[in-house]
Amino acid sequence: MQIKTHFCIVLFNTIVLASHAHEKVDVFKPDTHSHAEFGEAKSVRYLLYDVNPGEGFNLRRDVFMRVANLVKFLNDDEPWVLVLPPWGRLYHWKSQDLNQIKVKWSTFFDLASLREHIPVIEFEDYLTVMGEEVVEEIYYLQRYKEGWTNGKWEEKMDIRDCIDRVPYQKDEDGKWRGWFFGYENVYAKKFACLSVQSEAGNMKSFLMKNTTSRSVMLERAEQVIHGQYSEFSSMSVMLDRAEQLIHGRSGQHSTNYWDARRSMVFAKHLRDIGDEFRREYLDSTDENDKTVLKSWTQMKKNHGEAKGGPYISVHLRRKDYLYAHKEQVPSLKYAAKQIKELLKKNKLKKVFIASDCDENDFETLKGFFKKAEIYRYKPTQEIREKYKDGGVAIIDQWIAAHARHFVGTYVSTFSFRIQEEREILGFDPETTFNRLCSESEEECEQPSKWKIVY
Ligand code: GFB
Repeated sequence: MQIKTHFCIVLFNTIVLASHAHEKVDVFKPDTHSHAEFGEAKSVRYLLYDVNPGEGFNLRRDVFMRVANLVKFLNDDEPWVLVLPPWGRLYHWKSQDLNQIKVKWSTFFDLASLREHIPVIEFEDYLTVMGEEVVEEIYYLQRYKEGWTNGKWEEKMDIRDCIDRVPYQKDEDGKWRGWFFGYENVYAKKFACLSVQSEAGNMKSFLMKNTTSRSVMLERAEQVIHGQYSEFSSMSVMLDRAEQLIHGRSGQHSTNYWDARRSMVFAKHLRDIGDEFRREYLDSTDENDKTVLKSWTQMKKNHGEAKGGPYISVHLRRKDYLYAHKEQVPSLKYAAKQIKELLKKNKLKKVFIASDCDENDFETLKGFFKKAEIYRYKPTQEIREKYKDGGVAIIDQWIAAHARHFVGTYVSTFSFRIQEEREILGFDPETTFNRLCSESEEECEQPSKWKIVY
């Protein structure tokens, strides 16, 4: 889809960002009757964002979708480009021998596919365009100190004093210094904390009316959530919102969500590695498995059209999950028992394990099987260096997504993204929305079926 060319006037009643705190800002109210007046060409503006440093790769992917849809919405009225935040310093990327900062999005994703949804550029290209290592304004998104008033969700945003210690400081030249993805010379001209309780799309009015800067960065962008809840009762809206803030899982019942999600096609070099592994070890090819990929804008598969390769795939999350979710994460022995049952039920012999476990655990798991063939993808040093921990994780996700039957780990966003990939490929949801249970669970609730919407 092509973003419209925009010609409109800059005659906003601009409410300039005041330096004092507690300023009420304009929350977007959709008005279907308003029409932009058209005049001279408007110059492109850039939206940057970053996420709480503690968040993992796959929650970050969810935050991208929220911000991407904000940019899409902005482009209905003004030309905005999303600046892709370089990857780096992720808590889970433990390989010390790899230089894992300033990693470009093109390492992991296909930029041409992203651009079929919204205009995006890499951060380094943004710096070149600006001609200076600068971000004009940063808004540090934060909660409301007083929480949800009357236990009710209301859309609101206000410039407020910062609640937490913020990772930006003003230097003696009045420039705001901070992490900026590891680019040491970058600075911001303005900085403010913004308390928000808002869907991402509702930041549109703020960005159009409360600032005229050429570039604006939303820091802690996970604070804004997916939209499109009108069909739900206020209680389920509240639960949905709480769920999103914690797990980044929700909003999946909207076309907007799925358009943004479908545009997040993995980079071809990673898909190729995964496909080769499938062919070589798992007897799996797209033609046989009915998983041939087309441009995402052309792809519309019915549930059950994809058959999948002749293997079971398992996302077996370990590490921090062994204590963060110890009640729901199985022992290796109990995981093996469940996998054996699935093999029997599906009359299959091969298993693909995607896991953050170490080699010892993998060998232990394998030891529980006598007849089945258990595989794991092991990257060469060259691939590790080129594509880092993130790339290896994507290869695992890609192989796992193509199996005849998938089973994941309780509330893992890594598993959720595999499930979505399978929805895109056209699998029967019964083969997708499954998770391993732990031996201590009396009732093992299976994941909700978040089906694709076109
Ligand atoms: O992706 P992620 O946010 O999923 O974080 P969760 C897990 C990270 O661990 C991935 C590695 O990005 C990978 O680097 N990892 C996990 C894996 N599973 C695999 C796998 O099968 N293969 C490979 N190669 N790597 C959330 C965290 O994790 O869990 C939150 O994001 C928090 O910060 C929460 O800790 C409890 O949703 O599983």
